[in-house]
Amino acid sequence: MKLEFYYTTTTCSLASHIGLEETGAPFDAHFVKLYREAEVAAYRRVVPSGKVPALRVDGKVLTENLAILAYLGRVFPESGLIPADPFAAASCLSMMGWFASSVHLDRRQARVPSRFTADEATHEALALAGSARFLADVRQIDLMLSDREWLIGDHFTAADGYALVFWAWAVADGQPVDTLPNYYAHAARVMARPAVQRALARERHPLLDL
Ligand SMILES: N[C@@H](CCC(=O)N[C@@H](CS)C(=O)NCC(=O)O)C(=O)O
Repeated sequence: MKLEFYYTTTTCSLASHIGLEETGAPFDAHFVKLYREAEVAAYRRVVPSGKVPALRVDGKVLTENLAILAYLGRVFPESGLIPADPFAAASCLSMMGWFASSVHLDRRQARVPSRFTADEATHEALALAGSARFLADVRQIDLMLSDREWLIGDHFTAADGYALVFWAWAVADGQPVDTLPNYYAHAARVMARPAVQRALARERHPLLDL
């Protein structure tokens, strides 16, 4: 099986990048410079949405963190990315569905309000509202972690790697992360994993400089 992975550093593709490294499977990694128009045009010929992450499996393209991680969990069950127990597996997908559909979009609204409306007069208010909602999201993740080490069950799953994306964004945005002790400890646990270190090192991720 030939695996080709497309990512951009500091973006949400870190979730799938961590998942891939956790499988231990060999893969080719391609850094897509989303800020270079010509590069994105070439990338769109491979991945029509032009978004990261994308995983090519024997030439066939899969997009969306949730789908990529669900796929990897199924093909590499020993990775534990998706729990074997059906209810725990569904809880893991549920958590990642919330990440993709709400937490990610709240942060996008905070950072790129122009994606929501062209009306510049509303951008500042939209950004402020998005930032407040993103803070509420990371507070909710912190609360979830108040009585457990991992988001689902007793072991690392794909959801834990995905959560590191939002931790990194909260840090980068200057959100009051010192008020999130459980999330802080979780991020440290996730980052202590050799697979996560490999993904962060390949990305030259700023979390490594903290
Ligand atoms: N729901 C998608 C989101 C993918 C996405 O929006 N990726 C961003 C980076 S965080 C991207 O490629 N942005 C470039 C663009 O929108 O053109 C997922 O979870 O994979």
